[in-house]
Amino acid sequence: MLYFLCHFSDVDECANKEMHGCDGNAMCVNEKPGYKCNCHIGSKLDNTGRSCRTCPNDSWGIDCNMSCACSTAAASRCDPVSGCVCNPGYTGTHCEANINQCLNKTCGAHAECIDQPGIDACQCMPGYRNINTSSESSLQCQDIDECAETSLNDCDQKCNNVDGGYNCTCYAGYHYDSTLRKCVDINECEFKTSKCSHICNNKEGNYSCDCPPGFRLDQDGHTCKGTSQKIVTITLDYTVTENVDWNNQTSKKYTELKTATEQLLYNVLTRVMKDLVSVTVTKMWSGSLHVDTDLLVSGTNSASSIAQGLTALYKARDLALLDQHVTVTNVTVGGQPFHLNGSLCQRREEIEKCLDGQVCEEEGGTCRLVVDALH
Ligand SMILES: [Ca+2]
Ligand SMILES: [Ca+2]
Repeated sequence: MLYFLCHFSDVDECANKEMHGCDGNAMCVNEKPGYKCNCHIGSKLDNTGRSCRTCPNDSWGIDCNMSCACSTAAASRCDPVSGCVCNPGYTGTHCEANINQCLNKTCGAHAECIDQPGIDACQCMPGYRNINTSSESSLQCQDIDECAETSLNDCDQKCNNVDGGYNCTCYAGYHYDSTLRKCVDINECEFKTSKCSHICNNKEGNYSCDCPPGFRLDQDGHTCKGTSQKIVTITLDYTVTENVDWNNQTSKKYTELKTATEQLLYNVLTRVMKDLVSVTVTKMWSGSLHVDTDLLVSGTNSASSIAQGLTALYKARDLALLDQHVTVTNVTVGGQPFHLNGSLCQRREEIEKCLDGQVCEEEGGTCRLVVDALH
C-alpha cells in the first residue's frame, strides 16, 4: 500500500540533503522514482555511485567518455574538461592542425613572419638579432656585426660587415674563392697580370720578376735592362784634413766622405751617361783620395758610355768634394790606366774590346759585325 502511494506522489530527495547520498562534488538529479547522482564535465562517478572523481589520464568530457590522444609534440597536456591543450600555433581536437600564424601578421623592420608552430611568428631575419630585451612583443632587429667575433664569420683574411650579413675580402695578391670559402693566391704569371718583361716567378700573395743572364732588373722591379758593371779606380787630389779610419768602413768620417764622393761622381758622370744606374764606392784609401768605384750601367753600349763618362770626369774643372775644390788626377780600369787621348773607339777599347769579328764604329763608339764583301 505504501509503495503504491509512493509511486504516485514522488518525493524529491534532492531537495533535502538528508535524503540523498550524493557527495558534495556530485550533483543530485531527482527521478521518479528515486534520484541519481551526476558529475560535472571532467569527472565521473566512482564505484560507490555517489562521489565524482576527476577524469583519469587521457580522458575528458561528460563522464570522461572522450579520449584525448593528443599529439605529443603539439599539445602541452590533456585537460579533463576541455581535452587537448595545444601549444601556440596548433589547433584541432588532438592539436594535429597547424594555425597559419602569418595570416594578417605584419612584422617590423628586418623581421619576417615564420609560420612555424611553437615559436613566435615574427623573427629577426638571418643576419639580424633582437636587441629589445624588455618586451618580446616589439622586436628590434639590428644587424649582427659578424666581423667583430671570429666565431660568427669564416673569413681567413679580411671581413667586411654589411647590413644583414658580411663579406670576406682578401689582401692584395689574393682573390676570394667562394667555393673554397677562402682567399687563394693569384698566379700573376699564369694570368699575365704581372708586368715582368722577361721571367715571372709566382709567389704566395705576390710575384717577382727575374732577368736572363746579362740583364739586370731595373728599379721598377719589372723591367730587365742590359747591364755592365765596371770597377774603376779614381784618384782625386783631395786633401784629407780629418782623421779618417780607412780600416773602419762604418765609421762616421769614412761614411761621410764615401757618400760625398759617390754623389760627386754620379753628378758628373750622369751628365754624359744617360744609362748610368748607380755609382758605388767600394773602397777608399788615402794618399790623395783613391776610390774604387763600381759603375753600373744599363743599355747596350755600356763600354762606350763609360769611356765618355770617364773622359768627362777627367776634364771636369768644377768639382767640389765636401769643402774642397778637387780634380781627377788618375783613372785606371781593371788595373790599366785610362787614357784621355785618342778616339772614342780607342778609349772604348780600354774599357772593353769589341768581340772577334766586330769593329768599332767611331760614331757612337758601337761595335758592329764585319761583313766580308767577298762572301
Ligand atoms: Ca652584418
Ligand atoms: Ca701570387
